[in-house]
Amino acid sequence: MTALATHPNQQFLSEVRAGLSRPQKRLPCKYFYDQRGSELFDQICELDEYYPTRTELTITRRYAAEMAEQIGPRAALVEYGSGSSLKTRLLLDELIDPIAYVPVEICESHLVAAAERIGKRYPLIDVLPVCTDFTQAFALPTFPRMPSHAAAYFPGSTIGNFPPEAARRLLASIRQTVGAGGGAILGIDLQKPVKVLEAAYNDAAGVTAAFNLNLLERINRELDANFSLDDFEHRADYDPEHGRIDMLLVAQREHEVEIAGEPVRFRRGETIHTEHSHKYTLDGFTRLAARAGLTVRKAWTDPRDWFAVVHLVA
Ligand code: AVJ
Repeated sequence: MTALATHPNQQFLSEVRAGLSRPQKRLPCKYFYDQRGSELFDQICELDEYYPTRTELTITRRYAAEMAEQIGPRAALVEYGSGSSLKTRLLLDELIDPIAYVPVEICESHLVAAAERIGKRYPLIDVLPVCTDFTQAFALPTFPRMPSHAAAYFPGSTIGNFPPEAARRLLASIRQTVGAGGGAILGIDLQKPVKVLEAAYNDAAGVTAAFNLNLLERINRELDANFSLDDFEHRADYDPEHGRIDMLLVAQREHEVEIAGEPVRFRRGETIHTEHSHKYTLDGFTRLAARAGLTVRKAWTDPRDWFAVVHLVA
């Protein structure tokens, strides 16, 4: 047998190595969400400063029936990143004769848990989980009962973590997945005063800092590395040119770290970029969607216009 690159962490390791070999070091934000990272993210959602989750929830509570009407009867709801559960249930409760629920999620344990929760609560809906990386187009499962069309559901403004070209590709792949007659309901975070944005990513209790630093802890644990968390500080800045929050980890001194036997050097003050979080205008997002062949049919917002849920059609 040859030693193939099938180690479960091989993909993670090669992405970490590649990201830390660049002149501007970076780490992919999708790796935030291990067990601890998911717990910290849940805590972020409860923070006073972190407005997106609660704002989207308010919009969804208020307009779920309108969203369901836009989606139309006998749909298959295809959720990108399974089961944020509460928002999903609000929407499923209002859908008219929904045929199927398809959670799509790369983490198998999250996927199975979400599928079971929804299956129990909605015994008349066919629950058909798909375990895959949704940033690539994928085929819908075989439906035991044929829905009239598919509607993607992508809440949380996760689209904002993708730079414009990657976001356009993801929207185009959503369009391809739902096919002709399909649609999508998406959550997008909107532009607002910079001090509100920066506070949301620099909370006073330091939960976002712990969330950011947990990425280094995860690398230590899973990739046999020796980051010292005291050597890095969390920072989040608003970049007005790109209209986004950048999350960074800033090296506090010149030092060297070993990752799976190989050294990585840091200068004092050097940054690792860990996350982009784009804030849109409705016009800007409409143009982005158009470049992916999608039209914004309807947008629901909160009274301050801090967050929007949009209905897109192919
Ligand atoms: C869930 C990815 C949308 O970008 O606001 C929260 C993640 N990062 N605090 C965001 C996050 C820092 C969040 N998303």
